[in-house]
Amino acid sequence: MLIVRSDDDQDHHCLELDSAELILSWERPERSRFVDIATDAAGLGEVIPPLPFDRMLVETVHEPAYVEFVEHAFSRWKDEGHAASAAMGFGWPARRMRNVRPDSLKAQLGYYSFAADCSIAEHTWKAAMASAAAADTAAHHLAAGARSVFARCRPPGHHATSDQFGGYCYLNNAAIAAQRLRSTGMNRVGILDVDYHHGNGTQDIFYDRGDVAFCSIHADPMVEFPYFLGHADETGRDQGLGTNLNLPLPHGTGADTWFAALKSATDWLTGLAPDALVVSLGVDTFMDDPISQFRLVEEDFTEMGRRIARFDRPTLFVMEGGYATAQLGQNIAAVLTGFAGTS
Ligand code: Q9C
Ligand code: ZN
Repeated sequence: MLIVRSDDDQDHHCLELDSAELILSWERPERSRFVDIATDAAGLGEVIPPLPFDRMLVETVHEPAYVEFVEHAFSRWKDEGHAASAAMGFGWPARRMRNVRPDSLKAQLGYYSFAADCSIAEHTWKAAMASAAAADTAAHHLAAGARSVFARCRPPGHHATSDQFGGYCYLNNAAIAAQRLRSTGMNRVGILDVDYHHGNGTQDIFYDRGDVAFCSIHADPMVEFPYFLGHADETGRDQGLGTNLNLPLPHGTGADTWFAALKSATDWLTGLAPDALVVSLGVDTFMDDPISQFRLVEEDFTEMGRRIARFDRPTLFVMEGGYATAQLGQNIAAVLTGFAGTS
């Protein structure tokens, strides 16, 4: 299995508003190091850096004005002379307000985000672009004939919509990869999102399209972030009607229930006959994850990899969440070795 990764994420970390306190986010730089150590130890295959990249590759799924905003938000913040070392939204266009783009930077931070759980600072853009580039490069190699590729992305991407950041995500790496696969001539791409949280950004980007099918297994948004998307009755719109499947599960979900949902997901995807599979690989479904409430254990992650391999399509794993930092590497490696048949 080819692995694509970059160290350009290492200077980026998020501040997060949590119960009226500003904390250092669980989405930390050392996540990458733990994953790299574990995947190296597993001997999965060659490790390569992302290909050179520019903003054109992210404008395939993001609005140019949004991309421009994320790139320049921090230098504008600095120019305005604020004391805080990072910029974050705090007011949003809520019910009965208008979605008119405001002029001021503080207002635009709300306009271009949907949650106060991630900030934009000096190194955010560099990290987000390197992460997107890893996913895009992985897609390039999958299209060229690789059976499987792992893009070790950080920051994660599946919460980012075409024009909003949130949930530690700025650029939607899985969507960028799926779009790249489409542009190389694949007729339909399937996305399987196994992160604990619903992939609201990915769903939204492809909601009215039939060429990219999106399926997510996640904690019920009635009780879990991102709260306002991810219900079972969201099935797609227009050309995309019938190509969106949400499988929300309750807090406390363990292996039996989770793997039954995976069976429903892969049966549904089989019916849509995708040419390739993009897996949004979050392992925050882990029993000891500090911010999540599912109960999968390391052996379950190995089994997850085996079952995904049985789906038997060219497969691109894009890393998403997983916050039990010390066990994150083993859990990611377990999925990948299960898939590769080496455990
Ligand atoms: N302090 C991913 O797993 N939690 N994102 C906010 C408020 C947000 C998770 C809690 C969780 C986002 C990629
Ligand atoms: Zn998550």
